[in-house]
Amino acid sequence: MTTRRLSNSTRQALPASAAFPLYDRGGITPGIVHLGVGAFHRAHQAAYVDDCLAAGETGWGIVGVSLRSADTRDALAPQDGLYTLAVRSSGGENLRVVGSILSMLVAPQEPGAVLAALTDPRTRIVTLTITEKAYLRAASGGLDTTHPDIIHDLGNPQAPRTAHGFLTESLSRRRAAGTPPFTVLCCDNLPANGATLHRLLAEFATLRSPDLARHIADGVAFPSSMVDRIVPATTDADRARIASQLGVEDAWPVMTEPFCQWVIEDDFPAGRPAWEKFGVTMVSDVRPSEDMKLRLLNGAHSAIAYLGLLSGHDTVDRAFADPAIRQFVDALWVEAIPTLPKDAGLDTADYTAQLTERFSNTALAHRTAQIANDGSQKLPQRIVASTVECIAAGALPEHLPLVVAAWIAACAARGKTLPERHFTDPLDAALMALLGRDLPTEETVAAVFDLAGFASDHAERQTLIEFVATHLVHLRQGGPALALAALGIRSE
Ligand code: CS2
Repeated sequence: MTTRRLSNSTRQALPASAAFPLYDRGGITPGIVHLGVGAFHRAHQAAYVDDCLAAGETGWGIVGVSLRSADTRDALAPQDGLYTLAVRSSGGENLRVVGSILSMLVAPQEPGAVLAALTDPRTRIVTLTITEKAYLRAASGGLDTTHPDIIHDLGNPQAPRTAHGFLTESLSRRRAAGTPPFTVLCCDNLPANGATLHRLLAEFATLRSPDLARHIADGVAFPSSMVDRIVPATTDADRARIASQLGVEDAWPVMTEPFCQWVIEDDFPAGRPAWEKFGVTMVSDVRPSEDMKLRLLNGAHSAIAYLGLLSGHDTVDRAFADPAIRQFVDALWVEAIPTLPKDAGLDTADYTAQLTERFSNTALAHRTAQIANDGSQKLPQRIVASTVECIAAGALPEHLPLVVAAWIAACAARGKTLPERHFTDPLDAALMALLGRDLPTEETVAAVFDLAGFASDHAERQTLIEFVATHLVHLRQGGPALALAALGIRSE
């Protein structure tokens, strides 16, 4: 028997327990183009926009763009862009069907249509969740001008592949047509994400024309934002469960937790939805909340992922229930908290108490391997920055550097105690070649730092390398148990 698909027309079939957009979707016009329409976007920004649309702000529908794969479009197009958001906790699961994504485009198949959507005068905001690695930064932090996709996009402005190419070309076309620029709202876990993208885009545009670079540098707003919601990858078991609850099939429901946070710098010359009415915090400077999130949530997440993987834990909740890992995370927070701004009113005690509850959510089954991906792109802002600042302030951070060592050890464990492609990293080819050489531990660590650009230009680099190397020796000799025991943390 074929089950019917979730769509505008099967709305009547949904059980009363599932929330459904009550607004007229036909009356919504597009106002936002989102680049990177993956599960995170659908659990976060699209849900906030859904609330705005339901409240009558009808000009802010979303055109979702995938920069690489057609999977999301193929799953959602037959569903009129509708999908289920399953909010899971030990208390149960709440289902909500989200209607804010009006249409979807797959950039490699139709770059012209993506440029047309970006150039449409109704598009006033472009949001991005393209993951850390898609910003194409070199180890030095600047734009990786040797990347094949950057080279391609400079030579083919009409059919770009990268976010850089799409944004620059559409901003150039809007300018030529006399259409005001859209606001670029970065929603990736990068420090000063708006400013970082602004800088990279200006660098890219310089390679096209100094005039365009000036326009982007001076005439386009790039507010920074901090986004937060844990979104484990959807499994087939999730699909089957949601279908049986809804009575219709949803090819790609999104799993998430009850917690949701968005803090945005309020700089939208082309207008914006009244997000503050729907739980978004509008601020003049996002940096304090962003540092707190990157260093306490994401830093702990990476610690749990790598130590968890090395200890045989598949999910965050199981790793976090391991008393030794739990103690380690508490100690990591003690080291990282003093690096956060003191006068910004951050309540770190409340924040870490909430994190403790969130990481313990057994209903999420958030896989450690999912978080382990792309460590070379994540650790600089999650772990390295706070460690360097601790050392510079005269403290001796013993715990933070273990996360870097655990990342190196987990990378090396792939194909041995972990499945070969259990997680991946854009630097894998060079990283694995390096880890395959039989170098002394400190030399290995220094070479990894060079490759990934960790702490380059920082006087603290050598001290940090020595800390990491000491931990790596312990991990290699006796696994996480020995490395943690050396810190006075013993498994019970
Ligand atoms: C996680 C994040 O996969 C990861 O690296 O640390 O995706 C994390 O779940 C989100 O940032 C939470 O907002």
